[in-house]
Amino acid sequence: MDKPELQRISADAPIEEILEVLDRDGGLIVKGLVGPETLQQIAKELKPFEQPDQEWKGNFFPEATKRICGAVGKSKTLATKVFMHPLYQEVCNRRLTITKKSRYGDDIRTFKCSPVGNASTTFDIGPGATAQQLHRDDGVHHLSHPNPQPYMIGMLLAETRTTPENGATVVIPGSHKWGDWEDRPPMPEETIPATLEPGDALLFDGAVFHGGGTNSTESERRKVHGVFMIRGNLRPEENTYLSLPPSVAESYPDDVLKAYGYGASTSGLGWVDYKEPLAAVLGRKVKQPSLLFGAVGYA
Ligand SMILES: O=C(O)CCC(=O)C(=O)O
Ligand SMILES: [Fe+2]
Repeated sequence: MDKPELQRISADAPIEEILEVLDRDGGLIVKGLVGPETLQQIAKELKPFEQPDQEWKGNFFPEATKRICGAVGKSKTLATKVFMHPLYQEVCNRRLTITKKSRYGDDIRTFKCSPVGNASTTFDIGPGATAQQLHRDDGVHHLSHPNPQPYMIGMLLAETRTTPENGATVVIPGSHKWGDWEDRPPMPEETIPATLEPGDALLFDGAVFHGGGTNSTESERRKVHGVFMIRGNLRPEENTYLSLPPSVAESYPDDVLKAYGYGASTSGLGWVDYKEPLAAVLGRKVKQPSLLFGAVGYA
């Protein structure tokens, strides 16, 4: 049987067409999402945040890969032109919004919960990098699979060309419908590279298996900007990070802070710069390392 392809759809296509393919395949390529001026502006704004080449200590990101975390907070152009791109927002609103009734005494109230930003990271794969482990991004949220509707929708916008040679993201179309970990492993032979021109984007369900590819070139770097949204109920009721901000947290003990939101789960949920928040934000030596990202900050 022929391998399924990743559909390529113009950013001008009707939203229904994009949603239909996303539902069916779990991922698709959007052609021409933004133009070169936008890409240049984002690159300029993110330049001061580029990491030096350094070895990654965890097991999730291969050597020779670099990241800029919290990218929406570092590039206003990424925030306004990519994260808030009408196509991306419409797709997220249509698939992640929750509308639900709740009883309050005799009243039946209908509440609406819009999607919320989950993360934004620039992924830069340098020459010599090996492929990332195939994974589901929503695995970080400890979700079970399959789910009738996505919990997370991600979009990777290409700043550079992405090719099978320079580490284009690889995807297993249809794998968003697979069962949970006991079902079957994702296999490299099943993947399709998301070949992109600058300004194209890979749009995908957080349940689809994918990963950064191998960069077998001598000197090409492959760079994509990732934005991610999740269902809006995957958060605490009170905005605990604002009610107990880092300036106040400085004088609080680790156990309070971990229990009140400044702790990551062992999948990495809650990270800051892919590190334990207490280590990344407050410089504490924390005892619980994230199993996914490595023992960063471990005492
Ligand atoms: O770099 C890429 O192409 C994808 C990275 C990724 O999927 C991740 O880190 O979750
Ligand atoms: Fe991923």
